[in-house]
Amino acid sequence: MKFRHALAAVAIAVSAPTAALAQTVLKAADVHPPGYPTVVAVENMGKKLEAATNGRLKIQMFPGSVLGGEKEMIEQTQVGAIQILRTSLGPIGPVVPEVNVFNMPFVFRDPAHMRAVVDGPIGQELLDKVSASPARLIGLAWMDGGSRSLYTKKAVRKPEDLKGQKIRMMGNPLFVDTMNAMGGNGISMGYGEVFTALQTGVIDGAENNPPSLYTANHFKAGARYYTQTNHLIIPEILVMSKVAWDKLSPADQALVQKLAREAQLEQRKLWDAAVADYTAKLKAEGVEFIVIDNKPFYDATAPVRAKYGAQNAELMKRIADVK
Ligand code: GTR
Repeated sequence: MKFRHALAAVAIAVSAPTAALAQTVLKAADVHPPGYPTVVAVENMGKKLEAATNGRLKIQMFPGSVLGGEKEMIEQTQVGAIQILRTSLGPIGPVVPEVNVFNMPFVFRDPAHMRAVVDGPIGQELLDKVSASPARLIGLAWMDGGSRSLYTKKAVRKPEDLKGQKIRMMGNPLFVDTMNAMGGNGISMGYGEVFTALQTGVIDGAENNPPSLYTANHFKAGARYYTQTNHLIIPEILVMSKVAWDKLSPADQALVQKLAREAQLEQRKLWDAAVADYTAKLKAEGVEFIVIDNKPFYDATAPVRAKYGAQNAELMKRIADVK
């Protein structure tokens, strides 16, 4: 009897570390709250990964900026502390300058044009540029962030109305230049600081898509006017830390890549529903949607496209040629 117990104990001692070693939990992060399209798509990707590997590979999602702001999370992903990150491409620009071609104002005609570009060879080329750069990030897939418009405390209809207004932009000098060209004063700031900055008057407005405006509650901090400038159509990107990627077998890398592409398509469906849903919710909360002709904003930002597009003229032409 005693002998059998001893044997069982040995068996446990041997199998426990093996089992622990065999399971890899990939930490995924997002600034958005649970239920947001990007968060749900990555969680579902995790469920498929777990099923396909019999639990050997798992994704654990950390939503709502619990692991830091986007800039900090990018840094953590670069060093391997976060393994999978869904981020706007905006703050990736300072780390991988080649992606800035997608971050330029009015580079895409509309969200459908952006989708056609990221789904085609140009989208793959940019993911490859991220992976090949010294940033230690692997570009897995694109997600949809719709189009970004201005939200302010005072109504804006034309570039002159932005005079003297401090508008929060994402952390990338390209965006500060964009806002300055649009007529306002661009202030670079993390997403998590926008609510308080609006409340305390540090800024007069910001810009984003309807799902972000609603879920981050910025309309409750005084930004009641939503002017349809549609000046930035920035794709979101799903990246993996190269540290984590290099530890995967080629077969697992291919599986992660395949599931990331599926997440790209799933997120898109969730996104379309979220835009409709949150637009209705914002209107119900009394946010005024101001429809304008955005040509004056397009014209005003021509110098920004000239400055940042100069080294990418051919690529910009190829983007424009995508139907
Ligand atoms: C959202 C985007 C986030 C974050 C945020 C911001 O639209 O999904 O990744 O970049 O904008 O403005 O900081």
